[in-house]
Amino acid sequence: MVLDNLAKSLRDTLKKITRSSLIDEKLIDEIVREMQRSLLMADVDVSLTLELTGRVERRAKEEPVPQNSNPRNHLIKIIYEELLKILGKPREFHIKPATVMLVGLYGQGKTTSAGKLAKFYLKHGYKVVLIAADTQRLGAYEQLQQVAQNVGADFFGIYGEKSSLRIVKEGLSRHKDWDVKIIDTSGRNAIDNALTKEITDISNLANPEETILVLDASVGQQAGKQAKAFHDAVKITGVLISKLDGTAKGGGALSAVTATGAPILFIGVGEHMDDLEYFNSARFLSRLLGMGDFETLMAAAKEMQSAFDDESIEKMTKGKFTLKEMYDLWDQMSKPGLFKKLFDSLPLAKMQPKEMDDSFFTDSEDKIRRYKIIMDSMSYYELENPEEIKGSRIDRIAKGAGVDSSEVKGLLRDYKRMKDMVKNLRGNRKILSMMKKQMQGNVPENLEDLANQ
Ligand SMILES: Nc1nc2c(ncn2[C@@H]2O[C@H](COP(=O)(O)OP(=O)(O)O)[C@@H](O)[C@H]2O)c(=O)[nH]1
Ligand SMILES: [Mg+2]
Repeated sequence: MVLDNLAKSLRDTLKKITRSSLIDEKLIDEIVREMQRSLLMADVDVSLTLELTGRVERRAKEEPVPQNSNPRNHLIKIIYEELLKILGKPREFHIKPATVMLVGLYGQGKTTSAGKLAKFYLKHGYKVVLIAADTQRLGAYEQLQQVAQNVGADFFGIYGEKSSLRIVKEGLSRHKDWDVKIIDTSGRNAIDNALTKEITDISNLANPEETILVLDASVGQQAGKQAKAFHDAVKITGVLISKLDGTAKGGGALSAVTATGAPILFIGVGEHMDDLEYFNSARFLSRLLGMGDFETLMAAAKEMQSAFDDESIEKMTKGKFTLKEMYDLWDQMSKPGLFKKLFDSLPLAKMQPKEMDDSFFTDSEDKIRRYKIIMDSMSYYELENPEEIKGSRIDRIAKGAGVDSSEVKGLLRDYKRMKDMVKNLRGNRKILSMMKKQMQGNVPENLEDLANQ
């Protein structure tokens, strides 16, 4: 995954939020500091970072939490929205017949990207020709020819020809019937007059629908300066950020380009011809933040909400707590994994003793399943009056459930323990109100819903 470190640290920050029992100023300050660290490490410009986190802090502290949300979700929503701002609004790229010109400095990934784009168009059933207009670099002709062969596109070049303009003129006139013509142009070490003149001349001649600037993500914030300079020289319609795989500086490149107002159209995420992706800022951010994980968490919260709705809590804490109540509670909680998810995301997690590791939860789930089988062979009277279950009743139940009587005894022991716990809970209104608070507020289906709340 691209921007691994940034992704990990932002996810940790979100996790911290979802696991906090209280969203207070102290937590917000902590979150803001964490975000600053993560963004700076990903090479995002200092003032951009401070602006962003300043907005997060202000909004988190000042904005009232909407009725249909809760402080936790509201904070996550603010973070999501502010991060999205620095990734910019995507420009939708339409796949249709076009002349596409690629520009950029040496080694940025123009030729490779030309092949990737060709493959993109080919997949849509278009007839594609790659035109080799790089007359500067040694071996540029062969490289593009090779790339074209790789992806199955047609190739045009004039070996040894020094005038890129002549190549383009010839190439376009010979391929009038091709849907897509992709022009791979020369780079330079820096934007100079020669490069500016060369690409302006080609642009005037070819009149391309798309002029795409290819920028290597590893140049980081410098990408912004390059984007601006190229835009001044020849009107670019969008940017392709290459090599976003394996560079920690990607955050700098993405945010700096966005800051210039140039839309990012594609990202290159590897050396292979398939390693090209449309850039959609919302989708990119969701993936970065682990929207999948987030959805899981939200789904778990929803399930918890029903397992711990007011009625269940009332039932649990008021009146008699019999085996029947325990059965109902376990019935709701016996969905696979729910136990663990529940403990992970509840504020109670902080009180979670060390021995409650993963095996505790899987063991618990397994145990609940077995206990439910045992309870299924109890009579209604026994479920309501567990203290009456003794002697021959135990043997009868064990036989009915196909278990050893020691397991029935174990169940009764656990029931007594749980009953005591519930008794304690009754006396501890603080935990109870914390649990209730935790369960209140709408749980959104996913991040986008959350953002729309
Ligand atoms: N890892 C990775 N390497 C890339 C990507 N795009 C291009 N490259 C590599 O970058 C180097 C320069 O690419 P090239 O297309 O020749 O750059 P050009 O001089 O702008 O035409 C080559 O070794 C490519 O394989 C990418 O998205 N990811
Ligand atoms: Mg090249």
